[in-house]
Amino acid sequence: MERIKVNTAPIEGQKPGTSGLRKKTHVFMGPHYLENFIQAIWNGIGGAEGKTFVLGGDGRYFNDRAAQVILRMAAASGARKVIIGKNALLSTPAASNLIRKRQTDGGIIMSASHNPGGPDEDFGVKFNTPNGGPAPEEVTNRIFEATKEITSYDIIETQDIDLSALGTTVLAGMEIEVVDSVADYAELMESLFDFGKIRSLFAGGFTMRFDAMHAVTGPYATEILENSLGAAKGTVINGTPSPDFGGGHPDPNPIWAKPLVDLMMSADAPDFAAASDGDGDRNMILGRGVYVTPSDSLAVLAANAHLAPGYARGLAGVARSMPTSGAVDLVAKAKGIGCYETPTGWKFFGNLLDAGKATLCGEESAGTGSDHVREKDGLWAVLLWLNMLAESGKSVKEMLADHWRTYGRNYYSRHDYEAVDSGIANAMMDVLRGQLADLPSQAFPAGTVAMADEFAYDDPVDGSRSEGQGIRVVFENGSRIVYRLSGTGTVGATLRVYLEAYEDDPAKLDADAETALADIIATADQIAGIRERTGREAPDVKT
Ligand code: G16
Repeated sequence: MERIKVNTAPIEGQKPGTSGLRKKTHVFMGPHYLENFIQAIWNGIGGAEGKTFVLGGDGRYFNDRAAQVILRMAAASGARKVIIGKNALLSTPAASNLIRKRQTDGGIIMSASHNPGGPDEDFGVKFNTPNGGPAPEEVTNRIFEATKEITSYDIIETQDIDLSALGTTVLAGMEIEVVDSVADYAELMESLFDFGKIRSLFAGGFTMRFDAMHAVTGPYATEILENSLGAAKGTVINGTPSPDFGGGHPDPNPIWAKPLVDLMMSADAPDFAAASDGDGDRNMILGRGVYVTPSDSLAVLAANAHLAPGYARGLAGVARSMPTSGAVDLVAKAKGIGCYETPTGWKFFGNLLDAGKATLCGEESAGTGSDHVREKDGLWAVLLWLNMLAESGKSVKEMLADHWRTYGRNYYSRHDYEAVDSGIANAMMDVLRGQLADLPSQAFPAGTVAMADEFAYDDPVDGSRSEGQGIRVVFENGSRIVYRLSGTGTVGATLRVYLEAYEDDPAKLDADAETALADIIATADQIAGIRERTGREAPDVKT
C-alpha cells in the first residue's frame, strides 16, 4: 500500500451545475477526470484531513469504480473516516440523513439523478455540506476555482476494498464503515409518519404500485412499503437497482414512466401509484385516473401535512423554486405562513430550512421535501401522501378536487427542448433579455404583459445574491411564462419553458392542462420564436 502524488493539469469544464458535476460517463472515466474533481473538492473545502465523510451513489455504471477511487483519495488526504452504504449504494435523501445524523463534515454523492446510466450515458458527483444539503454556490465556486488551479492529487495504491459486508476496515489509517443503506432512513420515516395508520390502510385492501425504475429506491421502497407497512408483495416494481436502469430513463414523469401512467388511467388501476428517480430524490404521484403535477403535489402536501404526526404542529413556512407554480403560495397565504421563491436548485432551500423559515419545499421538477433532511425526498413524499390518504379517508382524486375547489387551480406544464445547439439556445435567451423592457403592455393571445424580468434571488439568510435565474413574463391575468436553460443536461442545451395559468371558476377546474394552456403555449413561441430558432416543431418532453 503506497501513498502517491500524481501530477495533473486542470481539465476544462469542471464547473458544477444545478446539482454537482454531471458529464457523460466516458468523460468521468477519462484520465484524471474524476481524480481532479475529487481533489478539487478537498481543496475547495479546506482539505480532507481529520474529516469524516459519507459516500454513496445511485448504483449507476461506474458507481462502484468511482467509490474505490474516492475512498483511496480520502485516505491519501488524511480523512479520519468514510461512512459508506453497502456496495456504495445510498439514495440521495438517505445520504443527506446520514451526513446529518452522524454529524459528519459532509458527503460525496455519485449520481446523475434522473439522467440515464451506462458507459454512453451520464455520471455525476456532488458534494454535500455538513447540514446534509448540496453545497451552496459559494462552495461550488471554490471547488470550481480549485479545478482550474490543480497540479496534483494524492491517492493510495491498493487492492479494492470489500464494500459488500457491513462493518469497519482501515485503509492507510482511515476508517471505512460500511453501513446498511436502508436502515437509518427507514427509522427516520417511521419517526415522521403514522405507520400504524398506513398499515391499517393497506390491511383494509388499499392497493398501490410503486415504480422504482430499476434505480436506487427499490430496496428502500420494498423494505418500507412491503415489509414494514404491509403493502402486497409486488407493489414495488422494477425494484432491483441496475447500472443502466434497465436501459431506461429513470425520470419519474409521464413520458419516462408511461406504463405506470397508462395503468393508472386504465380500468385495472390500483388506488395509488408513485415512481422515483435514479437517486431517489424525485417523485411522481398518481391516483386512480389522475396525475398530480409536482406543483400541485407540493400545494396539497402543504395544505394537509398536519395530518402526519411529524408535521402536526404545523409548518413554519414553505418554499418553492421560481418556475414552480404559485399553487403553494395560495396555501401559505391562507395559513398565514411564510412563502419563499428561490432559484432552481435544491441547494437554495438549505439556508431557509436551517434557519427554520421553511418546513416544506418543492419544485416543479418532481421534487418535494421537508426539514427532515436537506435534499428532496421521493419516498418521503409518497409516505406523506399515504399518511394523508389514510387519515382523511379520501382518494387522490377527491383530495385534488377539494384542493382546487378551495384554492383554485394553477394549470401548469413544462415543455423541454433537449440537446439544442448551445449557441442557438444562448442566442435565444439573449434576444429574450433584450425584449424585457419592451414587453410590458404588449398584448398576446395569453393576455397583456404586466411584467417581464430576469429572476435574481437575494438569500434572506446569508444575503448572497444569485443572478440570471430564468426569464419570466407575467400577464395581467396572472398567467406566466418562464424560460430557462437547464443546468443538469450533458449534451448541448436543454431549453425549459414553464407555462402556468390560474383558474378559480368552479366550472373550469377539470380541463386538460394542455388545452387550458393553449394560448399561453402559443404566446411562449411567439415571444421567443422557439420553433423558428430551434427548428423543432414540438417539445421533446412535456411534464
Ligand atoms: C436537480 C436539482 C433541482 C432542479 C433539477 C432540474 O435535481 O436539485 O433543484 O430542479 O435538477 O434542474 P435543471 O432545470 O437545471 O435541469 P436532480 O433530481 O437532477 O438532482
